[in-house]
Amino acid sequence: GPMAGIPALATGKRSVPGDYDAVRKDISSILDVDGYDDGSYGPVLVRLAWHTSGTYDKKDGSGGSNGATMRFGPECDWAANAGLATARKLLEPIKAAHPWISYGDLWTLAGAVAIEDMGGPTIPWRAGRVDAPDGSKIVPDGRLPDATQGAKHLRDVFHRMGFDDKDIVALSGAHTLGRCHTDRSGFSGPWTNAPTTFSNLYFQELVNNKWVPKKWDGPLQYEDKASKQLMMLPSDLALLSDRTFKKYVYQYAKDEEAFFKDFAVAFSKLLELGVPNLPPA
Ligand code: DDH
Repeated sequence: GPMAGIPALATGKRSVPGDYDAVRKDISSILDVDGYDDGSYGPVLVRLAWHTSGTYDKKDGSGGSNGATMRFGPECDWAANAGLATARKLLEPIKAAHPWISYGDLWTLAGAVAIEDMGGPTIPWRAGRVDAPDGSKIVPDGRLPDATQGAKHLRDVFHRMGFDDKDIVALSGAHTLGRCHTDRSGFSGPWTNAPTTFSNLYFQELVNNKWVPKKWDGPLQYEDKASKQLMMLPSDLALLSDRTFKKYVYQYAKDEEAFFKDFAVAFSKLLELGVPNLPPA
């Protein structure tokens, strides 16, 4: 795989239990690396935090980041989680240096730190996830969103987690980061020309380009007509096909501050779905 060398940790030493700042420092120290994608592990760490959390169902409280069950089969082998072993492996030296932190806390903290270090808003984050043993009951596959689908599917998936339409658009702005990999999802390319900087560029690209189907052997995705360097998934373009979604897309394209504010609240909520007994905010 495309795993570049794992850089040395900043602190490089064991911390006392509860020293989350030491963990944050070590996470920050491993983000930037030449030779992996666009030079940062940040985007794939954000995706790990999202996929460990996005299995939640508010109806019965199942799923979510508590338990960190993606360490085990079958969850680690779900098609939606292809490529996330890279992110999990990357965090192992940090787990070794700070063995008192749970995987659930580590994975979600890594996503929050990555967003902050890539220039995004402060993500309110609280500790408290407890790892579940292998063999624990897990949720069925299929709860994470399917990129080939449209607005109804987005609502089904995100309303199930307890999010509203505005949250759906705000959270989708995470696609300002990173890229698609043919050997992971089958899709290809980045959404923006600055995939290691957290910004509202995703929304600007959505509204400012003409998006046409990419001519290739792979699954249906769209490319910007002018440069053909940027991509959108069918599920991304669904945000323009629905009046309510579209209103927020245009708002966030114009107003980065509003996007940052709404994203921070929604992403923080995402990371805490289904986590019991969190300390007061
Ligand atoms: Fe996503 N995402 N995502 N995504 N996502 C992919 C990559 C990244 C969907 C599909 C894909 C969110 C929502 C959706 C990130 C964060 C978030 C890829 C490519 C696909 C496919 C994977 C690969 O090939 O490596 C779909 C569908 C949805 C949806 O319907 C809403 C959300 C809510 C987030 C979030 O973090 C809040 C990030 C970051 C990446 C880039 C990963 C990387 O390695 O780079």
